[in-house]
Amino acid sequence: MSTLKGRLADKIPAWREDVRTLIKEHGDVVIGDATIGKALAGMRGLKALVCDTSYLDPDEGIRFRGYTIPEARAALPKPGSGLEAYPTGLWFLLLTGDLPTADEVAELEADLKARAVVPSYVFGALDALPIDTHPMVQFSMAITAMSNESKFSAAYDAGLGKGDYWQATLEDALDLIARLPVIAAYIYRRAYKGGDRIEADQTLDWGANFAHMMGVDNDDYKDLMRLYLLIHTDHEGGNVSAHTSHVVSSALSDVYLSVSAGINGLAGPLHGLANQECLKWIVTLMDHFGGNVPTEEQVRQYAWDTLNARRVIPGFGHAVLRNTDPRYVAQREYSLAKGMGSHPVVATVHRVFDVVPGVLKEHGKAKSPWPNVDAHSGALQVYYGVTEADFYTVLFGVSRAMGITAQIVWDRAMGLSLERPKSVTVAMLKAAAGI
Ligand code: HAX
Repeated sequence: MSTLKGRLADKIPAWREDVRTLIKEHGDVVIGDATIGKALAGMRGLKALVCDTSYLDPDEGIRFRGYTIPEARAALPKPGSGLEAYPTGLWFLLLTGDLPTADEVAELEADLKARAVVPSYVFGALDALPIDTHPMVQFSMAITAMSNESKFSAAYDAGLGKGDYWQATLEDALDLIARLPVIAAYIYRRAYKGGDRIEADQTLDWGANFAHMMGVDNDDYKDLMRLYLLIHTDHEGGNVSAHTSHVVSSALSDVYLSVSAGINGLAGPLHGLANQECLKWIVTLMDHFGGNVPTEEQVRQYAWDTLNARRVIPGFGHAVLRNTDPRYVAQREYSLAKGMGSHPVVATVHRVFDVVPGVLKEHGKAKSPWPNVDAHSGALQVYYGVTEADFYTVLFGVSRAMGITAQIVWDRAMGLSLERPKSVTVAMLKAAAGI
């Protein structure tokens, strides 16, 4: 048994006992409040989900199993001094709650390498799609197609008992995470680089190999890729992608079906696709003013034009966060430390950060005027020559799949029920309101 699986096997009985006791002995304790406003406005702030992999504080931002982003970057094993931590180390942390040692990450990396074999029919299915099919559609379809490989579904059909669901689910999760960079790089090469595939380099770690297979063989980009894949993993349970996957998984749909469902949610412009939209907004802003870094006044004018056209400014605002997203801060600090600030696109993103929060405050609608993760990520890709904005959400998806699968393994280990909340009618709301 691998260290990862063994660690989970050791911990799950106690976690299960906690959950059983909570349901049996304290199931009536009230933790949240459902109101008419919440029911009609996206259940914002409604406490009705449980997620142990990470927690999002509105002011502080995300903590992965208790670690902030700077803490996780500092504490997780790294491929070398001065380099970013292995994203797979963060996945180990999300799954188990334990910081892995360097040896434990090496073992997980080796396991993923051995599993990174994508069935040939997946490439065949991708090749059958029109070349201009959006990369997120390709990505989702490829993941769905691999449901054919699900060890969970095969074991379930063979009579797997509920107590063992998590083990087969973990197997699917490991297979999926191993294969995602291969699939994503295939989509990238096919869509933008004439289709010639680059084989994995067995000497590279999971994150760096993704950069290599995309064809960006630059050590700095590989390091950025590690950072990118680490910060996008998990954002507690209620975000659209994680929540969607959780709901689908609660019907015991396998990991492939559950993750692809979440990926379809990530593909929406108010969620993960905002990274694509943001880069496009930045480029259009620059084009609008002659292709240069716009002045503060020009940014202000363009931001107001966007708002007056009743469009959102992509990369700003958040459903939970009420402060600058620490994922944004990590990328901004990275760009400044690496001296990227003079690149016109990076410089424009930094100028937008100086101006747009003030505009949004003046506009007065958005509850948070501050940038989220998507406001910065595209500029760093452009810096390294990855200019194809339509691909950016696939990068996000590769990372988010780690958070989603960690959540699903936990859900299955705890034996959580089918998710089936109750809906009411507008007439019932009116009656409740005394109308
Ligand atoms: N630009 C313009 N208007 C904005 C805005 C923005 N960036 N952010 C919020 N608003 C508006 C909302 O559209 C809403 O308007 P209406 O009353 O007309 O519906 C109003 O301000 C109140 O919204 P809110 O309560 O502050 O925000 P929500 O929780 O409803 O929505 C969103 C959160 C992230 C969807 C929103 O801020 C937004 O659309 N931002 C731009 C898109 C974006 O960056 N999405 C990525 C978010 C992070 C993420 O999931 N990444 O994957």
